[in-house]
Amino acid sequence: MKISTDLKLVQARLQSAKRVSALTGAGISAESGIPTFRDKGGIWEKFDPSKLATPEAFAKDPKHVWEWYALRMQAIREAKPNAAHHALVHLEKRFSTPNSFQLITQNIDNLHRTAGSQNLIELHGNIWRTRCLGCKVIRSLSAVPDVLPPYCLDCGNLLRPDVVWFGEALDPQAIVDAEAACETDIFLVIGTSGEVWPAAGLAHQAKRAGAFVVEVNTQRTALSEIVDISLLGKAGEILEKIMGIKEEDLFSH
Ligand code: BV8
Ligand code: ZN
Repeated sequence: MKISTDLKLVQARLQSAKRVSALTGAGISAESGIPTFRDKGGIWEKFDPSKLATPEAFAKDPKHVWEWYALRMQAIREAKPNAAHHALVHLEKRFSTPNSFQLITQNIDNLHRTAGSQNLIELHGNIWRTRCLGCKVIRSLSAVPDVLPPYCLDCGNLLRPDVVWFGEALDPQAIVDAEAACETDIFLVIGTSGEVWPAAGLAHQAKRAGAFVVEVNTQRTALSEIVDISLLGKAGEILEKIMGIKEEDLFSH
């Protein structure tokens, strides 16, 4: 079966690799029950993030934007990291020498951190943080704010989710660190449609830098023609197989 030869090839590459980086998207959280952006039943079907995840939408109706984030926070609060998140924690432990492993995520759901990933770059921020429009203070949230939209206790200004909206620049340091992670032996691209930039550009950059680029996705994507290998299937199953981890060992790391 084709996948097994490709799988063996990726396993062999992992054996000889000194450095591994991984870029994840909403698809890695799908098996945790979090809707993706563009799949059927994805959050774009009911709400259009390109209209909601923007500074203009927030300026026009902060309450409505916060209600959308509150819905997602509810779903994320109940969600647990899945086999794919845990497989990446195992991978990080296997590549434990400094600068040998870097995880880059587009997701704001915090599930990589909950699973135990340490070397993590959150390109698009984190749904459990707020930022004050006035005094810029960043605070952590453990639940949906009681009042929507929430206001800053220090200066009384509006609080926004500490995430990157469409049309907003990513944190420059996050970009520097993510680009440094493209200098690697293997670049895994897991559960992303490769539609959102500059995140998608990292796969291209890794490829140009000579990395062996492996896509893990349930379907072909905008990145499929540039990757070296596309492993089609669910991220949890594929990563378990690549890593050769038995199901019972997955959640203990
Ligand atoms: C910027 C946080 C400039 C908020 C998000 C035209 C061409 C190129 C670029 C642009 C363009 N027009 C506009 C742009 C720029 C724009 C962009 O890329 N737009 C796209 C839509 C065309 N980018 C920006 O605006 C970025 N900023 O460019 O700034 C700038 C510079 C200087 C000064 C000022 C400005 C900011 C982009 C960040 C937007 N914020 N999220 C929030 O979440 O609420 S993006 C959002 O999409 C999420 O982060 C999400 O992760 C991300 C990408 O989506 P995916 O993760 O890939 O999810 P998707 O549903 O698409 O795909 C899921 C995949 O999983 C699928 O392939 C599916 O097959 C697979 N899958 C499903 N189940 C499984 C699975 N795979 C494996 N296993 C499974 N079980
Ligand atoms: Zn404030």
